[in-house]
Amino acid sequence: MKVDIQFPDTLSNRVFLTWRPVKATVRAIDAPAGQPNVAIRLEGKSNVGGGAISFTNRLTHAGAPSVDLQLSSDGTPVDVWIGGAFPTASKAYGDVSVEARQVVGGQAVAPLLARVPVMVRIRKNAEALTNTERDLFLSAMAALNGKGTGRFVDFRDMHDGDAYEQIHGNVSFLPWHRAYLLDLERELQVIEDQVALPYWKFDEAAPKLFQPAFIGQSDRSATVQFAPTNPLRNWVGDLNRRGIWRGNAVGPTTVINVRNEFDCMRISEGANANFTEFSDWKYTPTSAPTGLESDPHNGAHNSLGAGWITDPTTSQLDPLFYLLHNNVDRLWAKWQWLPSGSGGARSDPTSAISYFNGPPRPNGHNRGDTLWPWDGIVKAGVPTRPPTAPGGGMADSSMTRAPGLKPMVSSMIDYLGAHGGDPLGFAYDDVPFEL
Ligand SMILES: [Cu+2]
Repeated sequence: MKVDIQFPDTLSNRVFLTWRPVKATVRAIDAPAGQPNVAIRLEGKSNVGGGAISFTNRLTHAGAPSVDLQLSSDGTPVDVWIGGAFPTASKAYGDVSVEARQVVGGQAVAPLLARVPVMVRIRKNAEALTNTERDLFLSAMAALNGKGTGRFVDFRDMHDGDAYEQIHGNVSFLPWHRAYLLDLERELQVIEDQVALPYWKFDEAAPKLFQPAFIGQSDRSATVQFAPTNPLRNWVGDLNRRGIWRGNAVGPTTVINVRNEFDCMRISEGANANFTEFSDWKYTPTSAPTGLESDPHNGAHNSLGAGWITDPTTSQLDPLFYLLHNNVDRLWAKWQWLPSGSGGARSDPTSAISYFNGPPRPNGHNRGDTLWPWDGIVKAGVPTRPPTAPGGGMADSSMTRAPGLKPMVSSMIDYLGAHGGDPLGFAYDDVPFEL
């Protein structure tokens, strides 16, 4: 007898998990005749230092290291939920596997009936990456860039001056950038499927990140220097200027002057906490800039002192930008999880507090609006949209159907799929899935 385990995987035979369990199906193949059911146990088997997984019979954050199932001898599939076990992420593909064995007298017995290597693929602090993880990320970024002529051109064009009103200084700032990072991450995963976008935790020093072997170190002329082995040495942000223009104000020991994570969580807290106050300064009752976009987001951009990254129309040319924004997104994710879990109102796409809840905003900023440029809507059709829509639809994932080719603002809110929707297929190393 064998056991067949199928994940909701549509593009490849490789299985990537986050903290949010996905529904797999399990069935017996060639079960012994004469008995209606076979008892089996699914268990996670981790290599030393590898990821950890958990199992349940229904969607919950409270999974266990193993689950016992009764499989019908006729091969009828049984559902099981399998996810990464927070906070133990993988470092490489296959460092954790799903194993199936028959259960006899309460014990799992030989032989192995199925073994499926998987990866708990999680967005991590750049400081926590192994050198191998770091180098896979850098080579995927360099390949996407293609010395200035790769698919990166679309990402460059999506985040520019024409798009300013759609993406900055307005309520869709966080959802738009979440979609943008997800699209980029999925393109990186087409190149190297073990990659998850790392983040620059900018309220702490980042001694490993600001090195020639990682994101580079700027010299006195604000040109970024890379180690000879760093794939980013061939980066072309803008075809008029090779290399990377970035001020040298942040080095390996620098702690920049931005609102720290603890205080970010307090921007909008308590019974009256709401997304608008947390994210954005324009619609708060106070007149002073108070939201996340202002501080730490703007402060982190400006902390470099000079270069592309200090200007919102060119910041996307610098690979550091994506790690900076990933931390902004993580702060939103963490705020959504606090104080009562991802199942709380802050991550419910329909709740009054999870997004702006006032009078209609320009097209592209309302909950039910589709996001530019993935929706292809341009100025010719809607006056408040940009003149072009570079890049086409949202990239697919092999592990989830969400958010589809044309995501809405609201598609970005419940990224872990805690409110009935599909997850977006990413998670952070310090933000659990919780119902
Ligand atoms: Cu931006």
